[in-house]
Amino acid sequence: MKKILFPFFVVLFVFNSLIAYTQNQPKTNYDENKVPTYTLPELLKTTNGKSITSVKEWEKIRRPELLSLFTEQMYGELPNQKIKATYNIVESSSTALNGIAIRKQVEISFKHKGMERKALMLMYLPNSTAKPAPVFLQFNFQGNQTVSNDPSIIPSQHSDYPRGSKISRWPIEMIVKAGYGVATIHYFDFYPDQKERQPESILPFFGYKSETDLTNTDGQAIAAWAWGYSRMMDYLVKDKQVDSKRVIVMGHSRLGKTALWAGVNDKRFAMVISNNSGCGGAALSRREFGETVNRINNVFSHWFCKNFHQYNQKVQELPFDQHQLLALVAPRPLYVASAEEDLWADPKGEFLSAAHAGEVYQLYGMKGLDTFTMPSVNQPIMNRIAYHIRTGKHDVTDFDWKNYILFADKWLK
Ligand code: GTR
Repeated sequence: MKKILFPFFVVLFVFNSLIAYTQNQPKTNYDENKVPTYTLPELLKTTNGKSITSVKEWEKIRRPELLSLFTEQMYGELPNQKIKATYNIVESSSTALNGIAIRKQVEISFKHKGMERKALMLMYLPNSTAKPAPVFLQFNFQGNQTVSNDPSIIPSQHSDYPRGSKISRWPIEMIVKAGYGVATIHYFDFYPDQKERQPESILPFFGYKSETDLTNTDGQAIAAWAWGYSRMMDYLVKDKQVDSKRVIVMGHSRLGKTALWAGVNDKRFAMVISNNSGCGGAALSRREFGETVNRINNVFSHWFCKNFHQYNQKVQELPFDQHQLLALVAPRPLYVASAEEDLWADPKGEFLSAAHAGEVYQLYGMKGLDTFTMPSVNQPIMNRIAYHIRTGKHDVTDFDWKNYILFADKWLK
């Protein structure tokens, strides 16, 4: 009898602990009426209260001030030591995807102080013209082999996901036929996305072998991935078949947060796209709708710098909000996209953030969203800032891609 009862009590214990845990967690708010009243920090006023009235003042005073605040209090410093990189085209074809594309697989090897890390980049470029192609640059979540059924793709080192399993997010033929290339790396190549795997990331290059080596302002995973986006760009600049003046940095979800941070820091990116980036990305933190700063820092303590955790219980005291991050992309074209069912990422918070960022675009004589009324679903607004909320869930769909291509055609053709 004892033997039968023991497993029963274990299950009961685990179940009760789970209930106690969930009950102690603050409830996720999905009710617009329960959004706290908040005041957004001003874009065009410095911490000392000086008004910013020109592009020159924005670029010389306010932009650097905001950039330091986001660096020190949220995303953490990006490693700035130069690391030696070598590029090796390990596979290529000029007749990929039934003859329409050039495929290249480039192994990027980083060496520093006896350490080595490798990243494998997969690229498809249109082969219909001899001209250098503009490129959408985007990390993938589950390994290069998941983005297409192309049997020649070399699987990424940290993934054993099956070929083609994420194909719905990568309409590569459509992109190539529209005249654009795609370049991608599995984001794990720069930091396998688990706290305890920091030693395998690129951070040890810079002296951060474990979490205890990190100061309050040192970047963690998002900084490491953003660093990776810039290192991919270093290669694209060298590739004569790529038009490096027209590289679009793009990311979904946690990688949308990363694409924003990479785009803000590296002005070589000509356009920035945030797909469902949510909390810590495009969404306003002060709304506390869906995912909150408290929750993100508790569940993903290895993403942002340690200082960011100070705000878990006092997000209204953040010295900035995410509309100011978006404004740091100006005057480059910026696309923020939400999904109707993706309440966790707070679509309205993403929209309002993009709308407020328009103030800085106006300083440049450009049109931001030009409205504070959310558009209907599947009705993109496309000025220098673009926004859409599409039907469906947290994902990257053909609808998203079609509009990113239209937006790129509008500003980069
Ligand atoms: C969730 C996280 C989000 C978002 C998402 C993703 O678990 O709470 O902030 O980053 O993961 O990256 O898919």
